[in-house]
Order: sequence, then structure tokens, then C-alpha cells
Amino acid sequence: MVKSLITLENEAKKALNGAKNLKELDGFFRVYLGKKGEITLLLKSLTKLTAQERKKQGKGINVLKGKIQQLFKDKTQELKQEEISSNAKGDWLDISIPGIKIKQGNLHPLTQVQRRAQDIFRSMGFAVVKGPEVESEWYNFDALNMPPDHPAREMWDTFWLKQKKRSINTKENFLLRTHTSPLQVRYMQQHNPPLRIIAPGRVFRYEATDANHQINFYQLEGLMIGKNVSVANFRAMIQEFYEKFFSKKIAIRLRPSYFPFTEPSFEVDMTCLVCNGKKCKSCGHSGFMEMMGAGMVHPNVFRAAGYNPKNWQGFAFGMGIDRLAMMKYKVEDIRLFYGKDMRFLTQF
Ligand code: FA5
Repeated sequence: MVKSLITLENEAKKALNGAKNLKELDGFFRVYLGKKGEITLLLKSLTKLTAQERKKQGKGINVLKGKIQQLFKDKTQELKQEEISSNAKGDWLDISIPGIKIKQGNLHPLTQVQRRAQDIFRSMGFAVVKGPEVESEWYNFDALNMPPDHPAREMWDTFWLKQKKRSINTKENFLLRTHTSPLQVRYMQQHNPPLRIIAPGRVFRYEATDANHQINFYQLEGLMIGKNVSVANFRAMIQEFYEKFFSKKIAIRLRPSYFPFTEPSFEVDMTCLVCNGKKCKSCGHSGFMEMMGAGMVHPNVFRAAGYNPKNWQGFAFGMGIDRLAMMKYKVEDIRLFYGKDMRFLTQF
């Protein structure tokens, strides 16, 4: 052994006493206790000795190592304490510490989709209007050509509201609106044609949920009335809307359908973008997603709103905003939008 253990101990103690701060203490650790430190190397060199020698020398070195480690620990504590009290005295500020990141929220994907759709319709000359979610039976059904005994009422599974005490003036029933179509009559009663409006909002249906049905979802109603507004205008307008919304060519189809408040009536489907038409659970294994109901406004709806159906004509449509969001973001299941999983909701 080149240095005696006593010399090494004295040297180490001197170096330890001389350390003025934690950085110097780090240096001390490297020289004596680190991987290539003197004490560590001494221990490693024991392998070259005979078993008897190793036992004799090893004990001494381990005792020394223990002593120096303890002294190192004490010194570290002492210097840390000193550093804390000197920082407090000197109003010290470490400007290199990274700041606390402020978490920024984001709009719900359905809100984003609704706003984007509104912007596109605004650019096409449509005004945005809103209406009540608790609606009267008259606006939700009667005014839309569905008197109380009309079988078409069955098309919408309805949440009726119980009224404990009716006011004297109203014999009306109320419900959670099943669609945004009541806004057609509400708006026409207050405004003269020609007109172009959209009415986005929440609607409610008492039905079972699945991959593309919710009990509470969002629709965007559209209404355009003029002297010569036709189905061709509707077809062109909706095609343009989809192309602006998806920023690419979209295949749509108009399917004959029935709504009491439009004649003729149709549903608009588009190729399912979740599976690109290959048929998946989101599109009910059809390759197409039903996006909206539409048609030419029925004369009885004009009458309910106080318009003369001989003078005016136009189209109306009601598109599902959730379905639009499913297609835009390729979301397989509508229910994900209503869950509380922030990992899902914050990625849009
Ligand atoms: C209606 O609600 C009509 N008021 C639409 C309309 C307006 C027709 C104006 C004619 C003129 P429907 O029930 O089909 O129609 O719903 C319209 C759209 O809402 C559907 O095409 C679909 O995109 C969406 N939708 C319907 N039910 C649900 C549901 N349970 N969950 C999510 N979206 C739905």
C-alpha cells in the first residue's frame, strides 16, 4: 500500500474541513469516496492480495471508509444549513428555476365544431339565432304540422315535463325540445321573408344510447325562405358547407324520407369518414352516416307562422352536430364526447 491508512485519514479530514460549500464537497466526494476515489480504489486493490492479507487490510479500510462517510454526511448537513440561512438573509432568487406551467384549457370538441359550422354558414349569409331548450308542445309539434293525435309524434321519444301548478292563462304542456325545428316557426313569427337563419342548440330524446345515438345531443337547424328557393339551392349549399367544413370533396346522398313539416322530405347521408365507407359500428355497418333531415317547408308550417304559402317557399334542415364531430375527428363512439376523460377531451 502506497499511503498508510492514517495518512489517508488525516488528508481526508483536512480536505473535508477545508470545503467551503456544497460544490467543493462534491469535489471531495469524487477524490475520496467516488467510483475512482482513493478509498474505493484501495478496496478494489484488495482482490490482488491473499485471503489472509485481504482480511487484515480490508477491515482497516472499511473502518476508515465508514468514518469518512459519516464525517462527509455531517459536513454536508452543516453546509446545507449554512446555505439556507445565507439565502434567507440575502433575499436570494434563483432565476434559473423553471416557472410553474399554467395549464390552458380548451374548448369542448362539440363547441369547436358548432363554432366552425356557424362561421361557415355566416359566410354564406345565414344569421345565427337561439331558442329555449324547454319548449312548448305547440312549437315542438303542433306548429310543425303535428297535431296531438298525429302518429308522427311517435318519431320523437319525448321528455315531457310535469306541471304541478298550471298558471291560469296556459293550458300548454312543456317538454325538453326534441329538435331545433321549433325555431323555424318562432323566427318566422317575428321576421318577414326573405330570410336565412341557422339555430344551433341542445336537444333531448328519451331513447337508448349507442355508438351514434345520445339522449342529449346537439343539432343545427337551417332555414332559407324566399320567392324561388329550391331543392337545387339546398343541394348546392349543403355540398359547399361540407367541402368547407372538411376541407375536401365529400360524397353526400339525399335519401327520400318523411317529416310532417317538410314536403318533399329527405335525409342527407355522407360517406362515413371513420371507416371511409368500409362499414363500421359508428355508421351502423352501412358505410354512410346519416347527417341531417331536410326538405321543403310544408305549407301548414308557413300558415302556423302567419305566412301565405302561395307567396313563399324554402328549405329547412336539421343536422346533428355530434355526428359532424364524429366525422371530423374520426371518433367511433358519440358517447366519448359526453364522458369526463380529459385525455380524450383535451386532444382536439
Ligand atoms: C329531426 O330532428 C328534424 N327536426 C330534422 C329536420 C329539420 C327535418 C328540418 C326537416 C327539416 P332527425 O330526428 O332525423 O330529424 O334528426 C336530425 C339529425 O340529428 C339526424 O340526421 C342525426 O344527425 C341527428 N340525430 C338524431 N338523433 C340523434 C341521437 N339520438 N344522437 C345523436 N344525433 C342524433
